Amino acid sequence: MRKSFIYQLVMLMFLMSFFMVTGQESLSAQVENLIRNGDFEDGLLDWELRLSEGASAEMKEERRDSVKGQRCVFIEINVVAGTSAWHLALYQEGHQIEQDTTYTFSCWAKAEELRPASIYIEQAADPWDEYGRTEIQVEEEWQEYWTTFTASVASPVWPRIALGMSDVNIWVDNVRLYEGDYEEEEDLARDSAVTPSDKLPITWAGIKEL
Ligand SMILES: [Ca+2]
Repeated sequence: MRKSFIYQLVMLMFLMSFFMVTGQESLSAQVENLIRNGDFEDGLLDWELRLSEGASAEMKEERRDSVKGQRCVFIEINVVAGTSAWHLALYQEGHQIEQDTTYTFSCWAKAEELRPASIYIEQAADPWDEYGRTEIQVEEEWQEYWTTFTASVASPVWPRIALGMSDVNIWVDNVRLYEGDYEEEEDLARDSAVTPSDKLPITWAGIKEL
């Protein structure tokens, strides 16, 4: 009985240290995301929706679906009256790019049906140049889209996901802007399926059956 308890205790300590080590490894592999609230876990905080030329749409916090964490943004589009993709765009203020620096801008998205969108970084000052503009086709299942570019000037910028030209509703999650080439975020599926606080009780229950 006592021997069995000690065995269980050693196994528990081993498994706890295993999860601590793997957790640290996945953290150190993460890039520094310059986007604030990129995973929408703080709801709509820091996000803006540009509506021009009569476009009408609404950002809504979606609590039942997410790529990372528990929440994402749902953009319900009522009217697309503009003639350019940027007439309706999800974007964020307060960003800066540095000259001769390579950046990657990425997001996860899915739509009610296949629809076009554009992802890019726009200078928030004259001459309003765009960086890394990429036309994407957003599919019905969550998928990551990204663009990599090297900035030719230092400038304030708006990271943009342009949604004009189509009234198909869309979900967006885990938006990232970081220095360097594209880096896959390897533990996303694990994060969305099992939260860290779920692991220990499951592990303990498994040990108790030994
Ligand atoms: Ca999220």
